[in-house]
Amino acid sequence: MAGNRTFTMIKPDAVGAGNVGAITKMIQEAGFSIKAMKMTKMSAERAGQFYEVHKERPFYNDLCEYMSSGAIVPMILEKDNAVEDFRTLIGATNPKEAAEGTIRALFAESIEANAIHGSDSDENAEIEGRFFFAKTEEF
Ligand code: YYY
Ligand code: MG
Repeated sequence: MAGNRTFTMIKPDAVGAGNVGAITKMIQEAGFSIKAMKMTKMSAERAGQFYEVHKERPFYNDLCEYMSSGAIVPMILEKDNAVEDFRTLIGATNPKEAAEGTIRALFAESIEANAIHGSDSDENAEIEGRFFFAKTEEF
């Protein structure tokens, strides 16, 4: 059975453009409850740890630099079938391929500066949530 929690992070492009409120509203209107949330930043080194799975990919260094270039808003979210439903809400990695009405179609600037992260499995949702929040910070 699919789990009921996922992890997301509003990325520096969307925070910098003033879209935290609009994106958070879309997330809540889609039925997700926010269980933890903060505004913070990552060093390039810490961004590298978060995206370690991509370390052999050609975009890795640019991605780490970009992800540490400004404020981010990580959140833990709850809903039935959270991981899959949230990936549907955010749309494809490349905003040019993201379905109409998805968060990335509406707010992403490029494949790199693509507004928002969504975990790809229940296991990674737990790992990524713990990367930013202590269990005691979660509702
Ligand atoms: O899970 P998702 O964020 O949709 O995509 P991933 O394939 O996990 O890649 C993580 C992150 O890397 C993506 O959100 C933007 C960046 N990226 C990139 O800059 N260029 C690519 N060709 C692929 C991904
Ligand atoms: Mg991914």
